[in-house]
Order: sequence, then C-alpha cells, then structure tokens
Amino acid sequence: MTLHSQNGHDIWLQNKKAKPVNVTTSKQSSTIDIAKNELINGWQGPEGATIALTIKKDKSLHKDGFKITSTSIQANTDLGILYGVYDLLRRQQTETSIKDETINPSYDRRILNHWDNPNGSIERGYAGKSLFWHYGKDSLAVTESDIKLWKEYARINASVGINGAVLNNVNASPMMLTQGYLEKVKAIADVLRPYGVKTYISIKFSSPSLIGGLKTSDPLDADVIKWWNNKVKDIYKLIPDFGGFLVKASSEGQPGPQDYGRTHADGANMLADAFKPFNGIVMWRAFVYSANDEDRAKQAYNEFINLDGKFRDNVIIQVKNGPIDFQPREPFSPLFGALKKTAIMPELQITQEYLGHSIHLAYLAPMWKEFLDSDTYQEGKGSTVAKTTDGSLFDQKISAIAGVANTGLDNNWTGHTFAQSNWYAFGRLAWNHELSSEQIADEWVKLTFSPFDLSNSENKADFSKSDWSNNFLKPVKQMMLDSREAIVDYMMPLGLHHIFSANEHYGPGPWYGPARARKDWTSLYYHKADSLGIGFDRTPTGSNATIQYEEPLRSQLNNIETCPENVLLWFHHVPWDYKMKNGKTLWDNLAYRYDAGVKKVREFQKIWDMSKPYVDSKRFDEVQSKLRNQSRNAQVWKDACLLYFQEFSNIPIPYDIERPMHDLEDLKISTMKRPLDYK
Ligand code: GCV
Repeated sequence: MTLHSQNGHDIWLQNKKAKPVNVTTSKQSSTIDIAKNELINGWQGPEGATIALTIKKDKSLHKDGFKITSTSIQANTDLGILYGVYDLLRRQQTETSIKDETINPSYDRRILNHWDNPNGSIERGYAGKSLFWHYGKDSLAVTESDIKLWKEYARINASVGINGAVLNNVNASPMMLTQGYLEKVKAIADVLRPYGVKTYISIKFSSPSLIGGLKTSDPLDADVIKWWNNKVKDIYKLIPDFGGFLVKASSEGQPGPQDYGRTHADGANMLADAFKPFNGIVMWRAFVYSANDEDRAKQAYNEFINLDGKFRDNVIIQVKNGPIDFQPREPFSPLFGALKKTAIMPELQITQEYLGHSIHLAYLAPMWKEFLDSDTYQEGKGSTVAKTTDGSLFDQKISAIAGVANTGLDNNWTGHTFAQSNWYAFGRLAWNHELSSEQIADEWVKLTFSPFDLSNSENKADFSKSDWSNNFLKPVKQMMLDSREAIVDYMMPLGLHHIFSANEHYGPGPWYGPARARKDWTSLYYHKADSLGIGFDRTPTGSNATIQYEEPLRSQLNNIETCPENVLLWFHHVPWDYKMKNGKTLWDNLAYRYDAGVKKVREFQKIWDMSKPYVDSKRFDEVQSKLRNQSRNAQVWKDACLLYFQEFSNIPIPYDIERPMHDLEDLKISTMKRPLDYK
C-alpha cells in the first residue's frame, strides 16, 4: 500500500472508507444533522446496521453526557448526541469494545484559550498566524476560506468534547469590544455553534476609559458599571449564547481593579453582574505577581486567599497548574488546595512555550495527569486537584478547565505533528480526567497514523496489523510517554525552573541576569546557585512558600529527606555534595539527569527512523528533521547548564558520561536572543 503523503491537516480525523449504515433520529437540528452525517461518513461497524440517536431526559446524564451502546446513543441534549457519535466512531476506529455505558463529562466547560492578537500574530504561538484574526485593512472581512477553516476547527474540537474558545489574547486589545470586532466574533460564533463550541473573549479592564470615553475604569464607578452593562447587553444582541469574558487584570502590567484601589473581587463581580441576566460567566485569572520582595511562587495565593467566598457564583478563578508559569515541572499551585468557597479552574498550556516550542516532541498528558492527580489534602487524603476543581468536593455552580491553544494557520494546525496529540489529550482529559496518558496516546496514534481501513477486510498494506502494532504503535507510544520527562531532564531536572535565556523561553540561560532586569525575570532568582549549592529554599528557613500547602504535604515538602526528588530544588537550597536516595551526590545526579535527557532524545531518533515504513514520507521527514534539531538543542541545554553550574560546584562532570561539546562562552552569546537552530 502506498502511504499517501499527508500534510497533517486531517489530524486525528482521517478519512476512512465508510460502510453503509442507517441512522434514525428523534429530532432534527443542525447539530443532530452533523452527528448523523459523521456516522454516515465514518461508519466502520457492521454493514447495514441501524443506529438510533435519541433525545430523552435522563437523570443519570449530566449536561452533555450520553448513553452509548453499539447501536444507539441517547442524551439530554443535541450535543450529547454529537459527543456520543464521536465516541462511537473513535471506539470503532481504535477497535475498543463498545459496551452499554453512561458517560458524563468531568468538567462542564472545556475551553481553549487562544492568545491571538488582532494583527494575526499569536503570543507564544509556534504554528503560524491566527485562525481568526488577519493582518491588513480587510482584517475584519469574513471569507469563504475562513468559514471552511473555522468549521474544520469546530469539528476537531467537538470530536474530543471541547466546547468553548476564547478567541483573543489575555493581553487583550480594547479593540475587541468595538463593533467591527464584535461582529466578527458573531461570524465566528455562527460557524462554531452547531458543533457546540461557545465563544468567549478576553477583555482589557481599562476599556471604559480607552474606548468608552470615560474618565476612569474604576469598577465601583456608576458610569463604568453602566458602560459594561450596556456592552454586555450589546454583545448578547449579536451572540445570544455568548460564553463570557476571560480577564487578565492587575497582572504583568495589564490594568485592573488594583489601579483604583479595588480588589480582584470588586472587578470580577462588577463584570459578573453585567452577565447575570444572560447566564454568562467571568473567568478571572490568578496569574498575578509583582516585582516586590515576596517569592513570586507565593504571590497569587496571598492575593486571593482573603477573597475566598467574596466572588459571585458566575465568577470562576482561572489558575495555572503551577505557582510560577507553565514550567516543564512544577508542583501544583497551592490555590488548588486553598479556595473552598470559590469556583476555581485549572489553566493548562497546550502550546509549548517552555517545552521546546513546535520543535521538541513533547506529549503533555503525563504532565497534566501528574497535576490533576496531585493530592492537595484539602479535605483530607484523596483531595486531588481533579476533585477540588471538578465540583465533586465542593458545590460549585460552574466547573471548567482551560488549555492555552497551540493552533495556527500551519497546514497541520500545530506546527509539529506530535503537538496535535496535545490538543487531542487536552480535550480527552477535560472530558474525562480519569483517562490514562497511555490510553490517550494509544487512541491518538491509532487515529492519526493507522493506515488500515477497517471497512475493508482485504489488507492492502505491505505489513500486517501485528507488524504495525509491534513496530510502530508500541515504540511510538512509548516515545510519547517518555518525551516530557526527557525534556525535564535535559532542561530543568530535580525541580530547577525558569532558567531560560531571555524572553524567548526556548534555549538555556542559567546565567541570565542583566543588572537592570526585574529580578524575578532572571534565571539567577530561580536557581540561586552558589559555592554551597543550588535551589530555592521555600521552607520556613527560606521564603516559607510551603506554608501555603496543607498538611501532611507541607511537612513532607519541608523535610529535605522526604521532599520528592523531582521537585527538590524547587523547595530546597541543596549542598552540591548532598547524598541523594541513590547514594550519589546532588552534583552527580544533576549531571546524570542532563545526560539521560540527551540520550533519550537520541533514542527517540532511532525509534522514529525505524518507523519509516509505517508513516507517509511528508510526516516522517518533518518529525525526523525536528528530532534532529531537538537532539542538537538538548545537547546545548546539557552543556550550558552543566558548564555554568560547574563554575559554582567546582566538581568534575562524572567521567562516565559524554563530555560537553560546546564552550560556555559561545553558548552565552548564541542562546541569549534567538534559539539555536530555530527552524
Ligand atoms: C499571555 C507568561 C507568558 C506570557 C503570557 C503570560 C500570561 O508570562 O510568557 O506570554 O501572556 O504568561 O499567561 O498571561
């Protein structure tokens, strides 16, 4: 069989030849029509089967949940039917058993956050320009090809249960609230609606003064309140099912209520009141920190803890998974174990800002699972982040989860073919946070790469299914599962964090610390290497950030002997000669981890090269070339960090590992601004 060259645009929704099927429906709507057509175009079950799609009220179903059998889908809502259909087709294509099951979503709102700017650029985007906003004088025009693309985008989202999209950057332009932009939001919403993807926008808090002609944007000012009420009313006239606002306020230079001496609650509640009549929501971000002397990791908790219980019930606080900023490994943000009377939603980052952009192969489900499964001990043992956020531990009106999107106009949507797996994994985990990373990877590889047409019993491939499973599926899946840990190893092992060069967040820069830069934007602030050791002491002898965690976790973290080694340097300043669990010193462990990370990527190259017979040439070449680049970059990371930290440790790099290949002085120059070998 010739494996057709693929530009990756079809993602995990590869077209397979469908068998005939009859579909009966108890209702007609644009969503049900989509569901019906998906079955007709993708049916891989018994030829001529009849499938019943039935809307019927059922108390065991929550929101858009569904009941599934091999011949029927029942739901309370049209969207429940659509999700059921995608589930049925996925099971057929991945040859997973279909038993009678009731399936409900973990989170009600499963939302992508697009950091897209009105000029078409994307903050931290590595897959081309924006799908929604184009640069130029016709930027607000809506073309046929826009509509086609948005429809494909909506379908992809619906296929994994994503039901919301924030269409613009959290560093928001006030323009987004002007008529022309709102009309474009309406045009996008009209295309996304049948697929169940609700639209939201990010707003700039100072919009009343910037575009409304008001003297202030103080949230308690009567004219400001009126301005927002009218604005929200106008939006609902255009988009009756509009989702709400996402707000980055009093954060990283963005305006907010604190500019007027008000609190986050004052700001969020003012907007929430405007949304009340329309059932809209406000997602208020807790990504706040300023250049004061307090440990950055403590600041969000300190700002929000006293506001617990002060927010309206249509406000939800959106919190990044870790207390700093989407690092390759962070402990969970203590807010997840602290807010008891306020709805709180996790913000994950699908785009690989800190994990090698769209060059490094990083499958992120293991990182997100590690976070969701972390025990906060908030209500005793077993109070995982998943449970403190999905509404099962606390009664909350809204439950939600967000992922910062990795999409763009690149043909394959995400830049790296394997980055598609993260879009997929975000949707699957948002729908069901109990799925394992392994299962999600298994599904994704089968859906994305399997050349077998299940509707056709004749096997036209040059290889058998078992060849494919043993020589492709299995090793590629393992590569995915190992990929995030490999990145942690060659970038920031043992709890190191934020040691990137400058603002690119790509190459290494452990030395980065220009005299005039804000301290908390330098690497030196985070690793604190000196002649004695390395790491940030966040125990009571240091910043005491551990106080923000519940017991017994707090004591476990405070004690250097019981602190998990994978976050050791996050919580402790550790002597270079400290003996770790394997009997080796901290310095040696650091060196071995950097080396292991590099070796892992070299192994990934072998796995991928051996998979050549099973992948079309286009996708094969793309991934092969990116892995080569990743290998070179991993080596740079290892050399940069080991040579730099060695200036403090003064200990040789263990002689049984490969020697550095670069000189530190060269690396300092070349990685400061642009990532090395960036393609
Ligand atoms: C959208 C980090 C990123 C910024 C991002 C910010 C945020 O600081 O580097 O690009 O801004 O987080 O999440 O608001």
